[in-house]
Amino acid sequence: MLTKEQLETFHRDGFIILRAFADFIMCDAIVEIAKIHLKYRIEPIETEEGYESHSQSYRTDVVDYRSHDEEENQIVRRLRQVYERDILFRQWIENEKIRPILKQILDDEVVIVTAHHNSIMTKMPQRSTQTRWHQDRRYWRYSDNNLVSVWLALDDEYSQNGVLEFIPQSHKMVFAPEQLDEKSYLKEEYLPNKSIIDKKCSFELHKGDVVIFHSLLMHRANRNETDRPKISFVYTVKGSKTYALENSRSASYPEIWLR
Ligand SMILES: O=C(O)CCC(=O)C(=O)O
Repeated sequence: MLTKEQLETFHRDGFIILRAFADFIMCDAIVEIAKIHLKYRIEPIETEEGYESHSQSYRTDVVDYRSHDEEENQIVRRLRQVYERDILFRQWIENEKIRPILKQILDDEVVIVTAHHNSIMTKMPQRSTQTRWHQDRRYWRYSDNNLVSVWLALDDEYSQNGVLEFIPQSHKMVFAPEQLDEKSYLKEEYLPNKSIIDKKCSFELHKGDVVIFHSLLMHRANRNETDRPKISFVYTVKGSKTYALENSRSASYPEIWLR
């Protein structure tokens, strides 16, 4: 369980880091399996080019995540739908150690959302791209904002290989349309955004560290400038009272109630 102070920190800043939370042997095993799926490009995958080129409406509405129309030599950015891919992935998502913490944060029963962030995220050496400032929730269609993502570092993550950066408290900010570009990324060159971006922070992560962050928290990441792939695991959960809006992509994938 989180202490009262930790819970307050999460609600104030929109994220919390749980150091050395996951078992190292499990982290290594997840990486080994992920590498096989990456090597054989087991669908559904998203490529770097797909990530960059797809429009906001595609990313909001797509329900077929396969990358079949994209070139074979493109770089994989993420393995999607990991809940169904391997029992080990599923075990991490369903592990009971984190459940009371998620329940505390959501103040509700915990439900896994497989429509979003059900992924092994990669940053491949040199050929990956940066991720600009964004809120994950912008493409998700739910009755309210009670969704958080659980990021697991499977190895060291730091600025040069693209560790997540956050703008603390941005999950409570209201952004005007002119602060965002056509894909709802925060405009970096727009003067009123500069003081917001100046508040950014990031923390080096190590194998087994977990970051839980709010679905409205602004975050970004560098490209990977090192010569080693960075591989991480991310999944999203919501409170049971939060429901996906009918006929949306959010409603098109199974949800798993963690009782
Ligand atoms: O690893 C990254 O580049 C950031 C991933 C991310 O923020 C996202 O996909 O929402």
